[in-house]
Amino acid sequence: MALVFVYGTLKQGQPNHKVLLDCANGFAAFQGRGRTAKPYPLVIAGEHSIPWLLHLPGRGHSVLGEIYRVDEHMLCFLDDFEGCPDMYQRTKVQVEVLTWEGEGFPGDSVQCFLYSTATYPPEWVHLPYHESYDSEGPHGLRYNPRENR
Ligand code: PCA
Repeated sequence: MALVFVYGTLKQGQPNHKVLLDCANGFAAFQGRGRTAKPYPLVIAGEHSIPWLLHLPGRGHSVLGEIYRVDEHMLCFLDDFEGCPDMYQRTKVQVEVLTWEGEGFPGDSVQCFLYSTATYPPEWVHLPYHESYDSEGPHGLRYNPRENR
């Protein structure tokens, strides 16, 4: 089992959350909410208005998201789904725990996998930085679901 921190379309209420609920992809259980211990730039970019956490720790915001416990099968599925390692890379980060529904006491922070990118066009650094992603947010950048591409 591993912990994954999701900040984008995989969150509850977001366009790709359903893949975490699909047992055919493996196992995932919501553990709680958190925020990255370090700040990162979270941008919405590209022709499909996809959220990307740029691998530039120290810039932007401490990003809000959800923590899931996943099995190896789901982790492999997510790597493939997120285009890892070409588009996103799966890295380990420290996440401050805000709420916890999982078993046991997690402590103030937990180490989680997260999908960020170090392989982005340099101009993305100049896009607005978000603290939290909502595909229907006031930014007006509507995510183009995969099935429409
Ligand atoms: N999916 C992953 C990375 C960005 C995205 O849209 C997530 O929700 O964390």
